[in-house]
Amino acid sequence: FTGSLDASSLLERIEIFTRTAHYEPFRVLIIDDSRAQATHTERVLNNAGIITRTLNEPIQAINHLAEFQPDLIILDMYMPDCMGTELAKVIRQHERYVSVPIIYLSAEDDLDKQLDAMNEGGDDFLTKPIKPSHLIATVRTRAERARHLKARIVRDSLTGLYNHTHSLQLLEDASTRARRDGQSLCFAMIDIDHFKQVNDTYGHPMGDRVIKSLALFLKQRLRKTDHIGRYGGEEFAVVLPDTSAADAFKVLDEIRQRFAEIRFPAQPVDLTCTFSCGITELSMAADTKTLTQQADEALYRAKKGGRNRVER
Ligand code: GH3
Ligand code: MG
Ligand code: MG
Ligand code: MG
Repeated sequence: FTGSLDASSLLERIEIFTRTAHYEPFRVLIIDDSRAQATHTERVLNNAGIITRTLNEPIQAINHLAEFQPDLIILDMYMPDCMGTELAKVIRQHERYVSVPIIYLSAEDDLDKQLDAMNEGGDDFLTKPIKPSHLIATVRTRAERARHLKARIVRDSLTGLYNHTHSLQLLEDASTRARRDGQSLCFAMIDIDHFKQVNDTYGHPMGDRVIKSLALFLKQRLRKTDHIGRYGGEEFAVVLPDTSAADAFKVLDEIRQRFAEIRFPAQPVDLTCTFSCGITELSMAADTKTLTQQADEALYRAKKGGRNRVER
């Protein structure tokens, strides 16, 4: 974007983004002690455009779940180290993986054993050998539904951004990773200036348009690896992994300037809005609570300092 902007073209793009968000390829974690079987399953799914990762040792599963973020798990029943059903139980004990579909894929054809397995946290049971088209259809429909459900749990319905709870979860995950890898990370809090006046003067629907526009603006301008959340009503939270405070300041200050140029068509005069932003950087000791407090303090300084500014 250059120069001043019309908000309606932005809103059009929100719709496109929301529609295309579903076209991210599905991700399937395959856990099977047999390399031959796993390779076959992988090939079938990959040919259908589905991304896979295979584990031959069930013991690694929890680490890979956190990192790979699968839409669905395909689980073997019989493995030397642990039964598939035991692993399913362990996975289900983690709050975050309660709703990830688990599909057993096994040569076991005893119905009672299959039903027992389903009772242990499985969602479906496919018997080997299975037709590729059957496997693909099962994976696609299950993964699709799981994605819709997950989106409802972690996303804010007005903007499609992550909600408050999930934003904090992502901050926690990202800072754990950054600390482990010795990388930098920044956390930013954004709050629209004098937003009450926007609602009072132009009405609540206009307020909503401003919130949606800023959400899309952040999505377009930040990196794909950054996490953007709606922290509260007109407040946003951004996690910027692998970013120094100087770089975070640069990108957010640029966004601040550009956002202030957007004209929202209105009578008698078009509306323009600004926001204030507070940034904090991960230090070795900082936990999530300290990070949010520090960002909040920086935001407060930005407001006190006259608004429409970024502080760190
Ligand atoms: P400041 O510059 O100090 O941030 O002033 P402000 O008016 O933005 O501050 P305050 O936090 O007091 O007001 C936020 C307002 O945002 C109050 C609330 O009515 C409005 N708001 C919160 N959520 C929504 C929403 O989803 N839609 C709309 N239209 N307004 C909202
Ligand atoms: Mg096996
Ligand atoms: Mg506020
Ligand atoms: Mg405000």
